[in-house]
Amino acid sequence: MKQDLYNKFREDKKQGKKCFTVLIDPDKVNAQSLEQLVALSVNAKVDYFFVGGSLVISNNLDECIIQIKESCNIPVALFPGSPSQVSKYADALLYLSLISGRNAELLIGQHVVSAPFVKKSGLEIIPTGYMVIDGGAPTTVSYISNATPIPADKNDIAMCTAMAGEMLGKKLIYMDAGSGAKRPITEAMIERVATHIDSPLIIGGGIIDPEKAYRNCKAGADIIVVGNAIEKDTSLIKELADAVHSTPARV
Ligand code: 1GP
Repeated sequence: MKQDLYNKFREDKKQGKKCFTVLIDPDKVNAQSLEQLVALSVNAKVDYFFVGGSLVISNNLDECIIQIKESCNIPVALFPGSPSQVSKYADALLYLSLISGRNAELLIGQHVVSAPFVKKSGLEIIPTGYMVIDGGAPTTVSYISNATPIPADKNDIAMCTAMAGEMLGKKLIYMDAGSGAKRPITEAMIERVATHIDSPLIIGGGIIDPEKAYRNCKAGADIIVVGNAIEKDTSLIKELADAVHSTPARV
């Protein structure tokens, strides 16, 4: 059954519940590894799966999502790197607009081209302001997007970008240092952004340990996304989920 994800994000934020998301790149899993990943995620009480990647080379997006949906109730949102990454089997689509860049194609161009087909998918479409933050090394997302990331220490630029995105109607703000970033987004930047927006704030890129996930949540992140580190060591799923869920609600 499809789940209403945006309302779930809002409700969790209202109650101060921090959520943990496992990012699955369909290129990096097969049926067997996915089965194990899902079992570990259910056991760890993972809140969401995001599925997608900057490049999806293989053609198994549908199969990957069908397998997840058949084996658990964890909601699945598409995190597409390109308009071709749409699958009607997911619960929702993070409809990303790269608001930190000045590449018109990724702000609106690709959306125009794919609009009829995205609408026809019947997915819950969640307008998402996507912000790439410099993670200390060129990542796939920064290369593919051909857009300069926000410098890691320019907290005010990040804050103003997120505020503008929200006022333009983006319902989620996703700040990403890029998959495998050397330096994840600083808590100072997360805090600056979080205190100036009402929308749920998603943070990802280069998070490799539970302590950092916890500190990000304390700084104001609502949803923590980890992909790369889990691909290397699946035992991190439980540690990361526990750290995120142990964050006290902000007063
Ligand atoms: C990348 O935010 C995600 O778009 C997750 O990054 O793979 O480094 O965890 P990692």
